[in-house]
Amino acid sequence: MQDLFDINDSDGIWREALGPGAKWIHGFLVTEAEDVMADIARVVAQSPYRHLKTPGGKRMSVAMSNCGTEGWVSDHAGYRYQATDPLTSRPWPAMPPRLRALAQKAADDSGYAGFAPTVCLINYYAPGARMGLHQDKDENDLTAPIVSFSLGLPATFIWGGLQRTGKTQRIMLRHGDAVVWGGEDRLRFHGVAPLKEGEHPLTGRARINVTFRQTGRETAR
Ligand code: MD3
Ligand code: FE
Repeated sequence: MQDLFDINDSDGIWREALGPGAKWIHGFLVTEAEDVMADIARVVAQSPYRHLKTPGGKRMSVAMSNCGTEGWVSDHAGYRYQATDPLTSRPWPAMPPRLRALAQKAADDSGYAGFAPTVCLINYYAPGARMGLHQDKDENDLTAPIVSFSLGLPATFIWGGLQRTGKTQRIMLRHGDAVVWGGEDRLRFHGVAPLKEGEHPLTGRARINVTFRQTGRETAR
């Protein structure tokens, strides 16, 4: 078991390395969480949360939406990024500037300068919702990191190695935490254990996870 280790807390922010390319920034967005939730509310008013189907036809327990120039979708035809929301047949809502800036700040802080996310995927977990072990590899540009923000109820995040069958480790992601996954950790298998029942002052009976992705070589708008 690789030990987690502190990187720097001289500014009162507790950072841990989860691997050579993965940084966990505790409480990164706590002070902006209300504003972030307001941004998310505006996005999902345009493109509501929905339960996508896996290519195999199963309903995902996590409900999802997107903002940005592209969004991640799944249906009978497979997993992909597309510029149009299949539910509304309209472009996804624009990425709110505050969200983009926070994601870039987290990436910068973790040593990934120049992060230009094109996609912001918003995952809504009600109690019982989970995400099975998977890799994120639908992006063309695997040199860019993925930045993730957690809001609301805590969740057990499971992460393994580059093979599905490797040993896994568990950490608790809490309200306001950011994790930046890049470099040799970018293709690690990962998932989320079923969300425990609870109530959070900002999100109610839910956890919201926001991931920022750079899908291609094109520049973000
Ligand atoms: C490790 N979401 O949307 S975020 C996903 O909490 C996803 O909703 C989880 O996995 C969630 O694809 C985990 C943390 C995360 C995001 C991307 C990663 C961890 C990652 C990419 C590579 C390795
Ligand atoms: Fe993932």
